[in-house]
Amino acid sequence: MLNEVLKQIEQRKRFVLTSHARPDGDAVGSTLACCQILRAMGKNADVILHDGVPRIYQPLPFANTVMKADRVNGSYDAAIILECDSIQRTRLQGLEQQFLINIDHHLSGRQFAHINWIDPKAVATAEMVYRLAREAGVTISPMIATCLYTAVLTDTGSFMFQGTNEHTFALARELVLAGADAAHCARNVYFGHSAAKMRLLGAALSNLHCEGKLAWISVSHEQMERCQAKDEDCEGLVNYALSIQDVEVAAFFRELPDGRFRVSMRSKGELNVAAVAERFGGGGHECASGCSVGGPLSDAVARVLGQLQLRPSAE
Ligand SMILES: [Mn+2]
Repeated sequence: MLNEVLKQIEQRKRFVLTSHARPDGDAVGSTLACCQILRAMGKNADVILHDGVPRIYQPLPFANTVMKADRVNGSYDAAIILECDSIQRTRLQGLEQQFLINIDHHLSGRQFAHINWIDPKAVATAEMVYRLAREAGVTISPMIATCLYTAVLTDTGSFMFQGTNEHTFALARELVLAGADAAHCARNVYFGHSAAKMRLLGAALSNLHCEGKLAWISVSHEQMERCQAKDEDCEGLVNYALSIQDVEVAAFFRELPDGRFRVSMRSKGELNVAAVAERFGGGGHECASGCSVGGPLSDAVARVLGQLQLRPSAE
């Protein structure tokens, strides 16, 4: 499939690249790296992300060239959608009429494009982009390596998640040899948060509830405003609840301006939280999923925890 992707790229000139809305490190890093690789191949390439680049990824090379938009304007010969299982999840209009190339590493990856290269064995979409560059004979510059390394770093949970193996470290080694500065990449990701996010974390942890293998935290819309927090500041807060010993499943409830709740769920592996999210019209992966449910908080907690087959303590 890699050869087919390369063949289709070689036949075309102008590309638009994108990934899923609310992009993570793999989405941003893979897209930015792929854009640079295409340019090294003599192609024209633009990156459009519905939500732009989150704060902690803004130091990545060429992050400042990413266009934040709701639709694809301009004429392109193909759209490359990375780390994303559908056109809908990009939240971009105007992709339907494009020639679509899908590059994804998720087990749940779907064949929605004209060309679909899905490899669940890859630890990150960035690994596939690296292979694409190698196959195309493109030299991995320090800037490309920085984008790819950051994607691998974040998608493996700093080389801690299931699936991290000798190949992951071999890839990381290649990227460091190509010029990625591991400490610098880590510093941007893990020491690049806003003060607002830390205040929001404090608010969320002040609402920590633990019951057996389940932990959950929440923030109200009022707390969001008081901390002057943005949507992206909620990213990853659920992991603090999951980090507790003996907790198997964690949930984060965030009140939206309309009174509904955005729920993020994380599992250490015992319970499939994607299945729970799907019951509320959401989705995700077995260990990381999200959905929204109606308020007030006590109802939202009771409904979600009921599906997690664990009862809430008295609210
Ligand atoms: Mn990924």
